[in-house]
Parts: sequence; structure tokens; C-alpha cells
Amino acid sequence: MTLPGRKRSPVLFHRTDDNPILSAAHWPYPANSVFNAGATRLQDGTTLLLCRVEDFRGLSHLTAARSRDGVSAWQIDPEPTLSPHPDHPEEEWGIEDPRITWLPEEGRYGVLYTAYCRNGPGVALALTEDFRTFERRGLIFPPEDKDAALFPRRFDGQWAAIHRPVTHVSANMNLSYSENLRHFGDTRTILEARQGAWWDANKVGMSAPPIETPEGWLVIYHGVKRTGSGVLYRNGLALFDLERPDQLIRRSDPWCFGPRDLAERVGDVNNVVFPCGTTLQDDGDTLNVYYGQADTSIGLAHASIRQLLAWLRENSSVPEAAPAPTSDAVPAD
Ligand code: BMA
Repeated sequence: MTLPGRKRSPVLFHRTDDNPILSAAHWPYPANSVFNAGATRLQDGTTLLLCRVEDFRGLSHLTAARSRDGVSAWQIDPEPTLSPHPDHPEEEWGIEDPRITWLPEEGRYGVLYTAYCRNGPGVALALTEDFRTFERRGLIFPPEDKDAALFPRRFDGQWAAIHRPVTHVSANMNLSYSENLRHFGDTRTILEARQGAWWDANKVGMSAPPIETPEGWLVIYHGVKRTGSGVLYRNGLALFDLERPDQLIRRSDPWCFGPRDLAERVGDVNNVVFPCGTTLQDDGDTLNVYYGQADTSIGLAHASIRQLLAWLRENSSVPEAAPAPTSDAVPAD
């Protein structure tokens, strides 16, 4: 169901009629909510979603769901696929929001996820060949940090990851480099939250992992707007240099994907669309964008990379140095 009466800019993200494609109602074991799934296509073409599942204590774990067409007939693991591990105190309060990257050099997938504990949320890395067994590498970015994904290849010998540390004055997207996928450094801020009334004021973070295009790395990122009735999670686009992924080429001024349907407007956390993964269809242009709906269920929308790039060209501002943050810029959540 769509809320009536609002004129919209061109639709770039086409929601399927089948939404929600996955929810707690589909789950093989009791779950409060299923949302914010990482996504990839396995070598045989199967779509794999690594779903964030919140249990009735409020803690999250990750469970894999597989489908031939990426839309229906999901085979869901009968038990949690990756649970908080007792040897990892950084996961004490659960693990959340995985982003998956296939790493050809490793012959494995790199999964960055939020590990949540009493010190706050941090970013942890697990490597896997099959989403059945995982090599956990623990925290790579300590709290407070989240919204992280690896790039699929090295740049000048260095791996790279986007992440979003939070300090008492800022919550901006950063990029860090690593020689060994264990220790990350050479950190730079790559995209800053805007201020004031902007849709992406105060707090931004990467949504789905970077997508390689002829024009650069296309990144769907979210902005968090605080309003009198809570926060609004919307998504815009940014493009980064193919060989220097810490160099911003352009970012969109408007958002292009925000809460619209009832399931996105109303849920455990209202007014949230939160993509954590995309897959590419066989035509090489159509993205399947998997997104959390109001922290409750998983939706699917299709988008054309060509159209996203064209829209971004027409709706972007030239990057500029942001003004120094003020105490108003302290993130709310
Ligand atoms: C963010 C993350 C997401 C969540 C969103 C809206 O900070 O924690 O997992 O979907 O808030 O609640």
C-alpha cells in the first residue's frame, strides 16, 4: 500500500509486488523480525541473503536464505547460521547488518558486520567460502563504528573498507586501508554528513557495498534526518574514483530511495529503508536491492545502474570541504 498525495521525483528503485519477500512469518524458528540482509550471488547463480534476525530478547544473529530467482522459494537455514560467539565478547549483545563482498584473491567472501557489546557497536570481519563455516577475525574497527563493507580488490597493494565511526562531533563515512585484512589504517573521511535541514544531516553511512561501474564505485548511502517524531532513514548515491576509492567524484543532493510503503513507514522502527546488499542480474545492469523495511522485514527493489549514474550526474553537487562540525552535529542514535 502506498501513501497517497505526494509528487515524487523519477522512480529509480522499483519495488516488487512481492514485498516483503522475507519476514519473521517465513522463519523456520521463532523470530521477532528479519531485516537488513547482506546479499550475494553464489557461483551457481543462487542468491544468498544473510539476514539479520532479531530474537525475542532483542539480540540479533545472522541466518542465510537461498533462492534460485532471488525473489521467491527461499530455503532458510533451519538454525542461526552465524550467532554471537562466547569467545568474542564484542558480540555480547548480538551481531547485525552484514555486508558481503566476494574477494577473488582470497577465493572467499568477506563479511563485515556490526558486533554489538557494552562498549557500543563495532565492525567485525568473518571470511567464508560457503556461508556454512566462517573464519572469524574479530573486531577490525572498534566501537563506535558500523556500516562497513570491503572492496573486492586491492588498490596499489592495499585492501580497502568503508566504515562509519562516530565521535562526539561527527558521524561520517571513512575509508581505511589494510595489507592483510587484519589491521586497517591510513584512514580518511570520504563523505561527510551535511548539516541543518538536509536529508543527510548529522549522520551518514554506507548502505550496500560499493558497485564497480565504468564511471567509478557507485555507493548507495543512507542519511539520517532527525524530526519531531523520530528519525528518517533515506538513501542517496555517491561515486568514488575507480583507482582511488577515497576520492569522492560526486554525491547526490536529493535522496532517491526513502520510506514510502506502509511496511517501510510502520514497523519496529518507523520510516526506515535500509539496504545492506545488492546483486546484479544477468543483463549486467539491473540491480536487485535488498533492504530492511522499518527494522521488521525485507523488501526488494530493482534499479538500473545506467539510470542511477545518469540521475547522479544530473542531481549532484561538486564535493566541497564541509564546515567544521558544531555541537549541534552530535548524532542522536
Ligand atoms: C541504524 C542501524 C540499522 C537500523 C537503523 C534504523 O543505526 O542500527 O540496523 O536499521 O539504525 O533503526
